[in-house]
Amino acid sequence: MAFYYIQKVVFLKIENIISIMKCFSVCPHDCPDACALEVEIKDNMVVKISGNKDHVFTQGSICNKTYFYRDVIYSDKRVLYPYKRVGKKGSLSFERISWQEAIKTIVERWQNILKHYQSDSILPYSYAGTEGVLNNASMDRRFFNKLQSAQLLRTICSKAGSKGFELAYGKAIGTNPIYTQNSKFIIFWGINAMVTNLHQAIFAQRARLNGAKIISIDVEKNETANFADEFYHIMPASDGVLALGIANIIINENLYDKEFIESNTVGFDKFKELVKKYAPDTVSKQTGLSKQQLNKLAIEYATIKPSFIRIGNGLQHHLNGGFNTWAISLLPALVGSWKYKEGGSLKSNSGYFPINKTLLERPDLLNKKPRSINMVELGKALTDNKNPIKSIYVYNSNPLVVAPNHNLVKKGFEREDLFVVVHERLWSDTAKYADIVLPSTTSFEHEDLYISYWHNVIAFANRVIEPLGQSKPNIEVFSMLAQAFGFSQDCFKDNVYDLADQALDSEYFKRHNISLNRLLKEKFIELEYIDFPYTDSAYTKTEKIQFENPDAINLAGVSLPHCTALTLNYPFILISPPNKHFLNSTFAHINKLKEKEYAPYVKINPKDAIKYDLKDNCNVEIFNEQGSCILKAMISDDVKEGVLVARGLYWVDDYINKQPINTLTSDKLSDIGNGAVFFSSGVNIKKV
Ligand SMILES: Nc1nc2c(c(=O)[nH]1)N[C@H]1C(S)=C(S)[C@@H](COP(=O)(O)OP(=O)(O)OC[C@H]3O[C@@H](n4cnc5c(=O)[nH]c(N)nc54)[C@H](O)[C@@H]3O)O[C@H]1N2
Ligand SMILES: Nc1nc2c(c(=O)[nH]1)N[C@H]1C(S)=C(S)[C@@H](COP(=O)(O)OP(=O)(O)OC[C@H]3O[C@@H](n4cnc5c(=O)[nH]c(N)nc54)[C@H](O)[C@@H]3O)O[C@H]1N2
Ligand SMILES: [Mo]
Repeated sequence: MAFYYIQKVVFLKIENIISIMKCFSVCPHDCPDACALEVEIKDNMVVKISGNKDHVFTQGSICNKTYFYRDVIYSDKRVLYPYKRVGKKGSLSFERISWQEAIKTIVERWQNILKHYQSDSILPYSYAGTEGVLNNASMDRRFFNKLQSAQLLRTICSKAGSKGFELAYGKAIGTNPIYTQNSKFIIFWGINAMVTNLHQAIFAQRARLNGAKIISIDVEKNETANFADEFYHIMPASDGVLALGIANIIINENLYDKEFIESNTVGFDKFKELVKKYAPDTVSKQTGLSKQQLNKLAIEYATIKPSFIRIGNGLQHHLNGGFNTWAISLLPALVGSWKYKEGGSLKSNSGYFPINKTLLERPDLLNKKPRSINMVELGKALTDNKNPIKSIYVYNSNPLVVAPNHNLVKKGFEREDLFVVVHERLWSDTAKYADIVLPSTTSFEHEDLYISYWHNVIAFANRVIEPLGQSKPNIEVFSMLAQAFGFSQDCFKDNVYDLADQALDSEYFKRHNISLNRLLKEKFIELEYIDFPYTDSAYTKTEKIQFENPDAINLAGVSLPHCTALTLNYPFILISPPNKHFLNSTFAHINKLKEKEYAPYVKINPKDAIKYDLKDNCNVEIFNEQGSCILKAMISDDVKEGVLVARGLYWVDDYINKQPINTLTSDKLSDIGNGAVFFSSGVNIKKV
């Protein structure tokens, strides 16, 4: 009997080994790291997800969230079939329909709208649910261009900062992260890298073992602040002032790199004049840092070489976010740290990938100039009676949770006359407001091309399992819609491989012999890095790094980064950055991850807690003219007086009063780039 049992176990083990397939994939979520994955499949089921060890940058380690990706794919909240709404909007009363009926309904409703309204009363709404190049932006753009729908300005993430960096350098190209393992002074500025860019934190740790010093500049004493050797706890949105204050000290101490400035930059004399206004006294008051701290930071930054600044998104989600980023990004030029391949700075490296967007998106299909809607102002757009949006098609995004001014967005989605289509993987808070819900594949069920905004590896991942239920990828759905509309151009017949070929149809990829065929064989290819991106020329009009840039006059009325600290007429400023275990609102339905995050809470300084009679763990109401949100109080020195930090985007039902954090966030636009200013939100508080 025992022998039989042992034999059976051995046999089962062998059978298991034989039937488990290891496949290559890439994490599709909106994160700088774009990790290469190894996925184990048995009987068309994903049984295990781990990191692919051969990837130069992600090296086989993945974050806790990605381990839980199976809980997205096999969630009981997964949308598996098309549905139509049969009850009240937002109520989750839906009836299953066929794909044929779903497409027919959409086409009929849109054709009816087109009879009575302009074509730009139909609005596409998407962001980065998948970072896959093709399912993110290709057939969808073709379709909406041909339809002459409204154009969406995709500004929710990093527009202010990208514009700020561009004013100095012209393009989103920075340091090769691999070299930062040998930097000697690393500043994490407004980035919680331990949470949001894990592999950069790993590289920094290696640099520390090689003798580097790590700095964090943030408004919350968070994971990265604790990881750093020194933490500079500053007042929100005072970063530009701090950067110019650092420049002031460096110039006064004669520690700037005259030679580098002379050969590689323009506008330094005017910049030098400007920074005179940012003397330590003023800067100390506005940033909340002492003069000693300012001095130490400036001197160390200028003298410990090579120094590297990782510029985050936190500091640019502010009304003055563009100028903050411009000012910070000039510091490496001031001290000449671009002369070292381990120096410089990195805001985004997305500029490395010469994807042929014109071929993918076909802007030539637009024959008029439809109106543009800024996605940050979605609530306003949906409640504007003068020029109404009559239909919205949401994919790759969850606006009922992620967009600012939630109650206005919700009011829009509640409109009975707004025809709402949501293409989703899950029954998200947005799907609940749809008239038609379409089931989306997850990245493991479709093919795509992947790039990164941190490293320079391009990859192609085939599907590793067949689509669940009747789910379909974005590309296929837009081809079906184009066909149903009778759009006859050949480009609507392209499949995902055709699209991948077109994406790679650029002079650069040809010169480097990078093709889909090669990617299918090799899975991923590292592009050529520019070791010294700014020592010969920059990507600006002058081909120099611009301390002064006349283009800023059109954007903001001045040609230099005149930074000012922020004043909001409220007792508190609310900062709501991402937490560790969710990726924006993705993964936030998974109980095991929610447990790791405690609950929707708000950090409050102990002095403020006394003032408002708040105890740890009590309920506190945070409110402004847009609404109110009840959170658990966490009394902590991690935040300064007058600053509140509420981490994470939970699904609406997880908030005590069913009002998500974005109820309170501002839908105003940044100084330059018309970007989101989530963190420049003024609020009041009271004990519940
Ligand atoms: N785990 C996890 N990783 C993520 C995400 C996620 O949701 N979860 N989201 C992904 C996405 S879409 C993005 S854009 C990135 C964002 O990742 P990051 O670039 O790290 O940006 P944030 O997390 O928004 O903010 C970073 C830090 O800025 C701080 N901050 C806020 N205001 C200021 C300020 O005025 N000055 C300074 N110095 N600091 C300030 C916040 O407290 C926060 O600690 O992360 C990506 N990675
Ligand atoms: N308060 C506050 N709000 C914020 C932020 C913050 O820090 N604080 N961060 C902001 C930032 S930086 C960003 S980038 C945005 C992110 O906003 P979103 O891009 O909306 O991010 P997610 O919440 O991840 O929602 C993506 C949705 O796309 C779906 N999806 C995934 N893959 C596919 C696919 O292949 N096809 C289709 N059709 N759907 C798919 C997912 O299921 C998910 O529901 O949020 C912003 N909102
Ligand atoms: Mo983002």
